[in-house]
Amino acid sequence: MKSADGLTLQAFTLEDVLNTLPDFHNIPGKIEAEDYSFQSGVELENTTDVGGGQNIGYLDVNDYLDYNVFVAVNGIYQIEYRTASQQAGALDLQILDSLDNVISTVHSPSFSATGGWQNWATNTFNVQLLEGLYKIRLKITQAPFNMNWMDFSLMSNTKEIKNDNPIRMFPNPSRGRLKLEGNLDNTQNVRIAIYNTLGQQVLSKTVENTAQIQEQFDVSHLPNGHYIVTTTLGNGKQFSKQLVIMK
Ligand SMILES: [Ca+2]
Ligand SMILES: [Ca+2]
Repeated sequence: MKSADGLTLQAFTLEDVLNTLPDFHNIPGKIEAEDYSFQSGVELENTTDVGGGQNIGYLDVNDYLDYNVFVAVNGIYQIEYRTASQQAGALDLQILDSLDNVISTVHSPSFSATGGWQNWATNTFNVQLLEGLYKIRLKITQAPFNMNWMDFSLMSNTKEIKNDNPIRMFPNPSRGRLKLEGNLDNTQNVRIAIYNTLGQQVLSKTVENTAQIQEQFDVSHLPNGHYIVTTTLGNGKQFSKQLVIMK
């Protein structure tokens, strides 16, 4: 291989890039607004709020920010949004699928004016969240306002949100092999897919016309880390479980 000036270049090799940032945010937990994985139309500025750091600003309607989250348990969560603004603001908190399609809107909080761009106030709401590893989006619906952070705390475990996944997955964490087993109500096609925290599908298999799942996967080629395993049944029901690969 030669470069434009005629020097011979070394062949490229693909190497793992070490990322020092966590690839997801734990819920319950506090998420700094500036720690998004992707944003559109947003700028950062230093904040004079308690604790310092940065806040997001220059928000306009339809600007958005995405965050990868791992929700530890089904439950009712209190969300505190730390905002400052000259006028009222609002957003939709959305849940995205692996292709960034909006699956649902968790809630649509609005925030009162605080009298200044660095006059900070905490706005508190309760929402229901399902456990799992997925992406949330803050979609701005009324602007401008500034946000410093959001803090999720677990109010109660909600047993009503049943996890009726008929398929067991083990061992988890996995050292390189993974088994899925379970009995279904009737014969159907079952699709099993594994996604990484970027939402990219890294493995999939469809088992046709079966009432019993007994599958073994070799996941030893996947890098250590967090994944989500999605099982889609013939009736469209989908179950997601977090998988940790640790070799
Ligand atoms: Ca903007
Ligand atoms: Ca912040």
